[in-house]
Amino acid sequence: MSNLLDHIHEPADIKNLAKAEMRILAHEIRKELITTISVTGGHLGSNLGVVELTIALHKSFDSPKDQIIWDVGHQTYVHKILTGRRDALKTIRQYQGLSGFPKRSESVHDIFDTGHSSTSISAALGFAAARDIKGEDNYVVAVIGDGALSGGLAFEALNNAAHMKKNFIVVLNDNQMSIAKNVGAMSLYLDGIRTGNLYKEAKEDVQNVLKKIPRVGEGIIEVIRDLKDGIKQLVIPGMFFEEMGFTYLGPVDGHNLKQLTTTINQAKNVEGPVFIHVHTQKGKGYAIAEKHTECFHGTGPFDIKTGDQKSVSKHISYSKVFGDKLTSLAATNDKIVAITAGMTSGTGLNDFSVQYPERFFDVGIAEQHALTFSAGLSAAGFKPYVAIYSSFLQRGYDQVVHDIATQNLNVTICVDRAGLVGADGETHQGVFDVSFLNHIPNMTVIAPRCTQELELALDYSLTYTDGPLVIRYPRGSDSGHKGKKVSMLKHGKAEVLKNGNDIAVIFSGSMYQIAEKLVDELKAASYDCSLINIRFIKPLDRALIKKLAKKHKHIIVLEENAIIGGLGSEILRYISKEQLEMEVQIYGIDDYFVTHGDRIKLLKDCGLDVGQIKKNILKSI
Ligand SMILES: Cc1ncc(C[n+]2csc(CCOP(=O)(O)OP(=O)(O)O)c2C)c(N)n1
Repeated sequence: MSNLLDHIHEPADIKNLAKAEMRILAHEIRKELITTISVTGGHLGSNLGVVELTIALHKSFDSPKDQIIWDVGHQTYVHKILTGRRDALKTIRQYQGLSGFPKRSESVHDIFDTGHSSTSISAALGFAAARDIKGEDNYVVAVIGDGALSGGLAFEALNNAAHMKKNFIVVLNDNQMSIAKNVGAMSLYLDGIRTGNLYKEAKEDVQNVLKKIPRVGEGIIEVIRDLKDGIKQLVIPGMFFEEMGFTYLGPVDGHNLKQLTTTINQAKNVEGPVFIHVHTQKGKGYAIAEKHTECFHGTGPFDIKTGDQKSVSKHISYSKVFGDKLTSLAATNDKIVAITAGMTSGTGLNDFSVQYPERFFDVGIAEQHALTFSAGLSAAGFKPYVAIYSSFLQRGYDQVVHDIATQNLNVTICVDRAGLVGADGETHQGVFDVSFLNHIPNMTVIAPRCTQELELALDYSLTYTDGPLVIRYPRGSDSGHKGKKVSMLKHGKAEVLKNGNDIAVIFSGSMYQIAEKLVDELKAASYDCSLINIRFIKPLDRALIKKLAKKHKHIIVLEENAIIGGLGSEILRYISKEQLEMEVQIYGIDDYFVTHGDRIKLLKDCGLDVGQIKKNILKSI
């Protein structure tokens, strides 16, 4: 039997599908998602949840003339299937394959690039304003999850949208989940809205009955209208959004195509901003993903029958080491508090959250708030550890500067996923944090070279009371440095792993293995190298650099961060200031955004593999 999906190559192909066919299409898409993602890995749960919603959006709107803007964008696989990228789905998140997020460079149907949360309403409002200036008449739609709605940017946009009164539609995909269970008052409020149409129907019934009473009818309606404002405080669903200035429609069953298309078509006829509240189930249609929502938010390749992940690393991850160590430190120090912005398990804080619930805070997808909240905790005498992925920390730059560093508060910022992260691509590569943290006064920045050193850095952080401290560490594990001796950290002191004469190889954190191998290979080419683990990117071990200058003509710096503003440029600045006679070569991330794909391939693309570095060095010295 021919597959319906085989005939869908663009959104126009679903316009004339009958209801029964749309249901079949939804079923086929689910099957395709499960089969494909079981091999590629990816954001399965979120995509299974939006199958009907995506079909309904493409049936009701005319993409790309009508502009659909997805929040975070991890739930756009169905959108990709319906917009001509079905065959390429098997390459998703792989090097040179489809991106796991919307990409304008990939399709005209991808209206706005995303990856970080809570941007869709702002962007959509921008598109709506542009449309009106240009005098065009298309629809603009933002699709945002309840998790993403917990981000401050989304609230800023709602606030502004209600003020601007532009015609545009916000679709809330409410599955009650962020990556884990969603948190916060808005989430509770949304949970409370269950009987959406009752108020509307009741109101219309009363009006119809009263209109039929001769003479008094219209006057009473006025009274009722006044009363409504009072009553609706109690009973109207979506009152918050109505009060903000949106027309609230819903809640709608997000797996009922008829309800979805009817409501979307209703929304198209409303003047001003509209808010459609859609209830969906994460993982819908695959029982294991419905049950284990968190595991299947983002998954590696898995066995469809059992749900078991196919490639689980034997080595313990940096995140887990961080979480375990902090949990053990908290046992003897009741001032330790842990903060995450919606990433409890990702940052390794699950156990901490269970063992010390009163000292654990998941603030929602709200990195800026997480940082200033931590500043408050510190100013009030606690020892906060705020764990944030490097790329998401970009959001909190001013909070780090203004709320933490200027007051020299003892907040430890644990920067997870520092360096190339792989499959998530441009928006998630953690390659800017050194550049945007290093220049902040009062800041100390440590990059441990292995998980043991991460533990030592955390020990060190406990004794450190002289202002903000950053510990940056990469995604994944260090593939087994257990057993190698790691010495205690001393403030601002690098670790000399090998003394040589010709070339000094200085590396930070995750470049350890590459640096070690490079030194071996250069030795084979008759160069006697020193190997330096910088440990403290800030303050820089200047005395050591000065000492190295006496013996070495060349310094090679290896770092998994943007070259501009990174460790190498700071070393170069010092060498230039002191007029030391050394030639410096810096190997890091050049001035471009690094795509998605396997980390090893990406490192190679960036010229950060031993072969290329060695060749370059031998050619140039
Ligand atoms: C600024 C930022 N912080 C954290 C994340 C990590 N993240 C990706 S998806 C997600 C949960 C989003 O939840 P929701 O919007 O409800 O979408 P769902 O997956 O439930 O459909 C989080 C926290 C991110 N992408 N951006």
